[in-house]
Amino acid sequence: MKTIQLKWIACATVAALLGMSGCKPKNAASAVDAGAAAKAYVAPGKYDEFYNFVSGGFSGQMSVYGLPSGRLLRVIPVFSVDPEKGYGYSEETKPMLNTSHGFVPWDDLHHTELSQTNGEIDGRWIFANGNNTPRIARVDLSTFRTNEIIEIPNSAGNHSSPFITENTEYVVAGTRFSVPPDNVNGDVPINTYKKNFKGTISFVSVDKTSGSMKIAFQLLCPGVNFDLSHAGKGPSHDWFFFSCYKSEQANTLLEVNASQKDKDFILAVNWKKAEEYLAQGKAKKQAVKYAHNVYDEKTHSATSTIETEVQVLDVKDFPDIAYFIPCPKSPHGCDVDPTGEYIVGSGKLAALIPVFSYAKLQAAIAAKDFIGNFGGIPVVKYESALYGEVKKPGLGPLHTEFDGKGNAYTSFFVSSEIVKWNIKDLKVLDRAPTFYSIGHLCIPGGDSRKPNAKYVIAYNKITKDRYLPTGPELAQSAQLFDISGDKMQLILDFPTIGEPHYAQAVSADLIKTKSVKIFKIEENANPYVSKGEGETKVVRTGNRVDVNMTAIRSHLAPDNIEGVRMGDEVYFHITNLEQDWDVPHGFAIKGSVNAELLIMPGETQTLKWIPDRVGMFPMYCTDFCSALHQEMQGYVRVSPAGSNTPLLFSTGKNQPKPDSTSTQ
Ligand code: K7E
Ligand code: CUA
Repeated sequence: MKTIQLKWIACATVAALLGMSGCKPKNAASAVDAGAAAKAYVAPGKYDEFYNFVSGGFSGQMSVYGLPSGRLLRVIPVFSVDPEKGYGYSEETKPMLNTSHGFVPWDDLHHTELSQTNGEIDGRWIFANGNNTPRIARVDLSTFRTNEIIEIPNSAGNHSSPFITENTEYVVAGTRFSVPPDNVNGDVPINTYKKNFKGTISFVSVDKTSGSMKIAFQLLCPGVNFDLSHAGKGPSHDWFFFSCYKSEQANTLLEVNASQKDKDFILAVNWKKAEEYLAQGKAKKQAVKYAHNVYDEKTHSATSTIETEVQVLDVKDFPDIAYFIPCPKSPHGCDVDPTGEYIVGSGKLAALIPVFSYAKLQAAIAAKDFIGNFGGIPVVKYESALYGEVKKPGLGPLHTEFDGKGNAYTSFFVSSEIVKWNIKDLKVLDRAPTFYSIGHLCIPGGDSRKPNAKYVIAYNKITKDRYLPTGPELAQSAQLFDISGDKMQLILDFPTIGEPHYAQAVSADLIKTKSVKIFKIEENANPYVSKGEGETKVVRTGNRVDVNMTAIRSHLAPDNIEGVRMGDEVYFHITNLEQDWDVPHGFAIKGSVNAELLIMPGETQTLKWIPDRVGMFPMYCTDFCSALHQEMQGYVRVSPAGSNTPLLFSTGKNQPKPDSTSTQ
């Protein structure tokens, strides 16, 4: 074991020099022993024990897997359009992707965070960050749909997000890129970084009942890169911890210029103190522009509102809000153990893992045990906040999760392994290779007060030979380890959608009973709902044509529409009249420069269509809904602009009368 480990380290060191690409352990194929398959086996028709919510990285979506089977259950569209579900294509969902930049159909989703009550996962919502155009999304776990997206102003690259406090009081957003604030002219030389660029941290409050998000306040900080974060727990409840790198404040060739210093920082933020200053009216109001998008389940529609103000506290003016703790070296992960006493910093280039003590940090702050300040923020002496260091744990530590039994599990990108260590004595207990180059890892409830120490899942960055090759782009890979014993045991590989970063898992019992089965048709408040076929109609208003339609097995009503003209804008508002579980209908029309609609029972969704030519346009249901699904179709006749073809619509009637002259 020892020699293998040394070999990895040698290999990994070379890999590090070559740009930190991963290192492949030799004995990859033989890593799974017999009996592992049985542990991951979930018989056909049986439910999994956990939901695993996995970030999709550059797919912009979140996918839901069952554990331990690794079966893909659903892809939840969050920041990217999804033609499969019509998300971002239907008129009702387009506003969800609105931003101050306009409609943005894509983002880069790195972290998923389940809502908590008293530090335990409560199964209500899951939050996600949009890393590119800074946003936070909230997905409702009764519908598995994105119900709210809030844009973050004064920010760029919303990476240290969307981590939450113990009672979901706040979900945070720390900017990865420092930028000139939105209300000043950003047209400045890039090399004025130190002077003009600022880092903000946003505290977004979450309504206890509705989940509704609001930017409560922003903290203006010196220009650095905020990377990851976690809230305190128990004794450290009032605090939030953010890793930050690039304290060199470099603005070019960061791989060299932002790797100079031996230590960067963890920023400890006392958010309760910030709340006090806010309540005293000490925050400055700043004019900004950001979108706040909300999906209403009664109208089955989203609205987007542009907000125009945030409250900002400049931390250098409030010296007891924030403190820097030195942390070696280019820290990435910043994780707080279930007791709330230990804060683990993971320096990407560090050869050790520092574990900080919340109690010692408080004592150091009280004693003003500072070594100076950075950008006006006091810097606590490293040794004064340090509980201890895990020595020689591996190479390239990134993230840490906890088992609730006093152990931590840290991912190591360069040495490509998970390392289990004891928090109290900081001794390494076990290590398991990952295939290959793990990024994040997840234990169900692993960042809460009550982890479920059954599995740890690795989300890997480099896949190489784990699956059948599929051209130049290979399947991304996750790996499931049983951690119920002293040693980690690899039991399953499963591919993921997009590039997985963080993921969270939760006992299925907390969610499955609350899962909505149908939307009640009588509660549908969409302005274009048809609650029965008798309410269907086609209405012309100038060149706008509204088609209020219904879908039920196995016809559309109306299914014959005439009198649409070139130059018209047609809106198909389709209500799915079914009230049985699992009978969606779809809708598509030939030549439409749009996706399909997928309409759940009781729901109304709208497709906008601008006919591009005179002629006959078939439309049909896209979801195989009954034996007569292929019969679920119709026609729209498009006449030239200015023609006098009467507006007619029908189902089950031949109208107008077939007539040799009616081919006008
Ligand atoms: Cu992938 Cu959380 Cu964006 Cu680490 S980050 S791996
Ligand atoms: Cu409805 Cu197929």
